[in-house]
Amino acid sequence: MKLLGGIISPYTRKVRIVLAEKKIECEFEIADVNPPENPVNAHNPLGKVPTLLMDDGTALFDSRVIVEFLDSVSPIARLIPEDNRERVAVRRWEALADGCLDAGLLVRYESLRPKKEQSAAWSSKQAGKLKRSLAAIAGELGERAWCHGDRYTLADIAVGCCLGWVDFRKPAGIEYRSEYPALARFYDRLMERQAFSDTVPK
Ligand SMILES: N[C@@H](CCC(=O)N[C@@H](CS)C(=O)NCC(=O)O)C(=O)O
Repeated sequence: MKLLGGIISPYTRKVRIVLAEKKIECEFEIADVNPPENPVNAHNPLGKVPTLLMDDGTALFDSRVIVEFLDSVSPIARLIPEDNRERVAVRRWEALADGCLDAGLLVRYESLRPKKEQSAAWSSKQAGKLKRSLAAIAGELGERAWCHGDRYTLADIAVGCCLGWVDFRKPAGIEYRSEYPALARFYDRLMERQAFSDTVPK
C-alpha cells in the first residue's frame, strides 16, 4: 500500500497516526495537490489527500474511509469501538474535528487568494464555524483524559490532528492554546505518543 499525502495536511496526519498505532507498514509519498493538474487526480477524482493506493490498484479516500478500513484490517489497537452507540459517538467526535478543520482550511484558502477577490463575509462565516466547533470540543472534553470513554480512540486522534493544525496555521488568528488551556494540555499529552510526535506539522 502507498499513502499519498501532505506533511501539513491534518487529514493525512490522522491516517499516518492510525497506521503507526496499528503497526501497519505503508509507503508514504508526498503529493502536491495545489496545481489543478496533480498526480492525485489519476487515483482520486477529488484530487485530495490523503488517498490510499491499495495493492490491487484501487484507491481509497477520504480519511474517514481510510481509517475505517485500516482499523478493520488489524486487531492491534482497535480505535473504533464495535458497539454501535460507542462507534457512532467516536465518529461524531471525528466529524466535529474534521468539520472544524474544513472551516479552518476554507479560512486559510480564502486568505491566500488575491486581496481584491477575498470575501470578508465568507471568511467570517467559516471563522464562526471554526470558533464554535473549537468551543464545542473544549466544552465536551472538559478536563477528561480521552474524548470518548476511558481509553484512546480515533476520536482523540481526530481531535489531536485538528488542534495540531489549528496551532500550526492559526486560521483567523486563533490562538487555541491560550483560549482553551485544557485543550492544550490534552494535545500535549497526545504528543507524548510517538505516532503524534513523529507526524507533527512543520
Ligand atoms: N474530507 C477529506 C478532506 C481532505 C482535504 O481536504 N485535503 C486537503 C489537504 S489538507 C486537500 O487535498 N486539498 C486540496 C483541494 O481541496 O484541492 C478527508 O478527510 O480526507
